[in-house]
Amino acid sequence: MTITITAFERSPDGGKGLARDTRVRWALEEVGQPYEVRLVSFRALKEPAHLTLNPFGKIPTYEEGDLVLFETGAIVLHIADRHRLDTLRRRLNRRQSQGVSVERDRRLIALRLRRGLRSGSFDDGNGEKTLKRWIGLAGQAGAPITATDLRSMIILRPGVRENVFAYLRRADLTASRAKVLAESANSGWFVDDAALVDLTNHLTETTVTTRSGRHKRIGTLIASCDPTNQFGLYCKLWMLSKYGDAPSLLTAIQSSQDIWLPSERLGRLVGSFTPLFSSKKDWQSYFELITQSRNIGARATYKFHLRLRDDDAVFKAMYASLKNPNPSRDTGITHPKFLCLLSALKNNRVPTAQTDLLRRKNSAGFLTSITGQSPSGWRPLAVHNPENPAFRRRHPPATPPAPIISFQHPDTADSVRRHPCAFPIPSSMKFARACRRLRWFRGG
Ligand SMILES: N[C@@H](CCC(=O)N[C@@H](CS)C(=O)NCC(=O)O)C(=O)O
Repeated sequence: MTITITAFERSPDGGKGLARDTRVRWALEEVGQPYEVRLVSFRALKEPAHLTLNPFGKIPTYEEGDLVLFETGAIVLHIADRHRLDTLRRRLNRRQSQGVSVERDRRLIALRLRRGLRSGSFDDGNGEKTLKRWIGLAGQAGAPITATDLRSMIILRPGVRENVFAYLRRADLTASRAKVLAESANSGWFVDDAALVDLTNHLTETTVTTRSGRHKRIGTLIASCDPTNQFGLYCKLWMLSKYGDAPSLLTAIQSSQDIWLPSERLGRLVGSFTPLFSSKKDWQSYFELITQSRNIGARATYKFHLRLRDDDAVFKAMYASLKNPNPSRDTGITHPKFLCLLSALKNNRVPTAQTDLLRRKNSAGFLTSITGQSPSGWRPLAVHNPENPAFRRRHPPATPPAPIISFQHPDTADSVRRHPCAFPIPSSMKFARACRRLRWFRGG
């Protein structure tokens, strides 16, 4: 919308900039906002047309669509307010691209967001739109939002939920954030199934680098899904496919057959879990379940995964879409794509250079999905992903870009940190093999 301001047609100071329109021009120039100037004569100042804009018959005035302002103070404040976010975003982009610290911006964004939520300034007018932009900026700058604010936004402001989830997706899903999500889902305020589906989709794509305390909370969430309806079952299976193990996923699939068997869509979901069953026993049960089912969706996705694993033509057809990580996700990878990659990487009919490239390009996503246990009982506890901005903040550029993996022994509760990579970031499979070879699990 064009901005028009008024100024003297003939300035008494001879154009030295003493008239008050200078302040407004200056503010507009500062924020880089184009504007038009309407020159007004002294006589026109006192005529009704101008008096409707400024009842005192003075310059400057400010018009932007329906909005009319007078008094330079009010105008300048409005400009600052309206363009603060744009200016901040531009500055943030610039600083981040130059590798300059954004600590000051981070603090400013956190403060504005906190104050705005407390004072209710996002409650009316365009407030929600502005809030969305602040949350986006907070995500970009890595500005902290308190657990209380996150919870209240998820619960009380359905309009910004998606933005809050996107904010959470950008950083580690720590135990306290998992707690916020679990509490929100069980708050009784999630009245629509779509909210839980949103939350589930977000959770399956969240960067997961901290495991301590996480399972307990996510376990609560999974348990709260009602598998007797399609939405609840979708949420339960999808979360289990990310956070559960193969036997618990299989049990959930087996015990909910009467819900998913009649639904082609849910069948597709069940079929997409094909690459997750690798032990002989689980695989046999899963194989029988799918092949004996009359669900077209389950059988089609199941066959697709087998062909992606065994057939070079299908691999070739999928190669381009699997190769490039999705830059809008911070994990760089969606959960369905992760499942496809698991199948594609097992294809040994295709050149190893291609599977290596897939692995390399999607390494950030793979690191977030490492699970498993060593023969001697050590489990990966946390994988600190070097691609993650939070990791980069803690480990300045001089630190070699390699993941740090913490392990914990379930019986002794001993934990140990390892900085394993003398070679490129490993895939989940390569990682497990490398761990066995180097005996990291022993903690020695
Ligand atoms: N408080 C007003 C003062 C505006 C004002 O005094 N404008 C002067 C020009 S600097 C003006 O329009 N004078 C013409 C007149 O009074 O007839 C503001 O800051 O906008």
